[in-house]
Amino acid sequence: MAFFSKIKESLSKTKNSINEKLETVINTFKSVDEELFEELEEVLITADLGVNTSVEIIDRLRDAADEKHIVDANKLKGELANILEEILNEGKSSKMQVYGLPAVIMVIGVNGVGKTTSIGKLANMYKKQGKNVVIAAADTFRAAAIEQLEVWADRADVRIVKQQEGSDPAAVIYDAINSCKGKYVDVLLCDTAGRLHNKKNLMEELKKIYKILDRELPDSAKEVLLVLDATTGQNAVAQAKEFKEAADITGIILTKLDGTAKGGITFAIKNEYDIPVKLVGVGEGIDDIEFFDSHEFVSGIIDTDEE
Ligand SMILES: Nc1nc2c(ncn2[C@@H]2O[C@H](COP(=O)(O)OP(=O)(O)O)[C@@H](O)[C@H]2O)c(=O)[nH]1
Ligand SMILES: [Mg+2]
Repeated sequence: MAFFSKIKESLSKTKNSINEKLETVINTFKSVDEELFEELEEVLITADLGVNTSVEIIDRLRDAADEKHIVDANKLKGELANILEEILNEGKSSKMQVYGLPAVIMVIGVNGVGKTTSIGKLANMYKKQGKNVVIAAADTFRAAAIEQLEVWADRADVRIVKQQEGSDPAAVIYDAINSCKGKYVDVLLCDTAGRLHNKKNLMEELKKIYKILDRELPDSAKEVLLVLDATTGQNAVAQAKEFKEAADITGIILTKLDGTAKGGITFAIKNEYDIPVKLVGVGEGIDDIEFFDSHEFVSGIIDTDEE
């Protein structure tokens, strides 16, 4: 498969939900008027962009149409694509910060969203780039979680630091950091348990982990990535809000994009909470992870004349 095509392919369901509807609306109206803008807003809302974000996007589209004296409805699609890209490019950057010896990448999120799988994929990706990678098994909640991560570490051929089930997650991370000292480890990947149902507990546990990371690795980049399952749509948006209140999140890994038409939540989360998607999961395989790119993402959803 060609480079870049995986993300486009995984967006095909989302594209069906947005692009086709936009075309239908635009072809029915032909000329640019208020009723058309209202219909377009409806398309965005039904495509999971959220009410606030959809209203804002259509406001901007109205302004752009005014400013550029657009009278042909067909021209609106290109304008809309520009605005969608603008939304993704505003505020916090989607670029991963990976520097230091080692750089730290930690995943958090509720059960089943794809944290462990994403760690496995990232381990493989950085290893393939020639980096020295270590995984910390800080989801100590169940023995099966540690075993699952071991399978991924084997597949990616990287070292894993673990303790037994039930041990303190912060202690596992402390151990892992120590095991990296003097060994030129480039990336330390930390898996964690998904326990949002006790927000206070989660917050305290994360604080403890942050404290250790800051103290032991003051010069390292630290990515705290919230993993969200795109198939859960508005539920994922709600998780973004809750986790943002509880923890310092630096970005999102949006998983299971391949199985859903709900990729539109990316815009809602960016626009309402300024949390950038940094990586997307596009399948269950070890290579099925991609860095987020706003232009690629939008052009995977909307067909414009440029292509
Ligand atoms: N289709 C698809 N499935 C995924 C993706 N990421 C994870 N999964 C699946 O989601 C399920 C839960 O993943 P897991 O990593 O155990 O979630 P965790 O509980 O957050 O650690 C597994 O069956 C994975 O194969 C993805 O990008 N696409
Ligand atoms: Mg897990």
